[in-house]
Amino acid sequence: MTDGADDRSERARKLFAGPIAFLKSAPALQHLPAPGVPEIAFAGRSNVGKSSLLNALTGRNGLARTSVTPGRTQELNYFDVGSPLVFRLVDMPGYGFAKAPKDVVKKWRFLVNDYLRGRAVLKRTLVLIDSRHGIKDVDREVLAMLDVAAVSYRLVLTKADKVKASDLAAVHAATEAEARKHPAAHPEVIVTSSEKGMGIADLRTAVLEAVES
Ligand SMILES: Nc1nc2c(ncn2[C@@H]2O[C@H](COP(=O)(O)OP(=O)(O)OP(=O)(O)O)[C@@H](O)[C@H]2O)c(=O)[nH]1
Ligand SMILES: [Mg+2]
Repeated sequence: MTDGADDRSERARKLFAGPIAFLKSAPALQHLPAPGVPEIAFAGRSNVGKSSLLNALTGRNGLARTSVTPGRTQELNYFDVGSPLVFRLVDMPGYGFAKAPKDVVKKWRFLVNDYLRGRAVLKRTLVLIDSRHGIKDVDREVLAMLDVAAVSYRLVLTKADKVKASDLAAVHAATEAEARKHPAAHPEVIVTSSEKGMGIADLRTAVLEAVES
């Protein structure tokens, strides 16, 4: 590792151990905060573990609300990282929840698509993929939209504690192979478990790298 990379992982560790605070919930685009600092968004299917990963990254369990019931997060939830403010994390509502009422699906499409496509301060979107399932067609639709909008994104495997090591290696390889076909995707996939803390330090560094890019 170079000195520069060491320095970044240490700075990322300190930043995520320091002041982090909930800023606001935005139910519609007109409620977004003024675009002053870089933003990093968490996207993915309902129940994939977005809110849990945000909590694991920040080491604060109750920060983002999690739930066993899909569809828990319905707004864009903003979190300020650093004091003075360095960047913002955005926890998004999940997509692809089969039982979601039609109006909820529609709301997601408008809110999230418009946010992802139109937000100049959005530095990177983390697209979370469940390690048990790999990339699904509903994810592919979102990846295609991000490619077209030229939004830089990175795939992150979640719930790695729920699969055997051999299956995890296979889904990791398959997910990376698919990521490499997408122009706006980072070619490397980070494997995480919010439950076990796996991959969390690497993801902190990757977030800071995106913020500083
Ligand atoms: N075993 C295990 N369970 C996890 C992990 N991450 C999340 N979960 C569980 O998965 C469920 C959904 O987690 P959330 O973080 O609420 O998922 P979400 O993607 O924010 O869901 P929505 O807001 O509904 O889109 C909860 O029951 C979590 O406890 C993990 O790394 N390992
Ligand atoms: Mg959530």
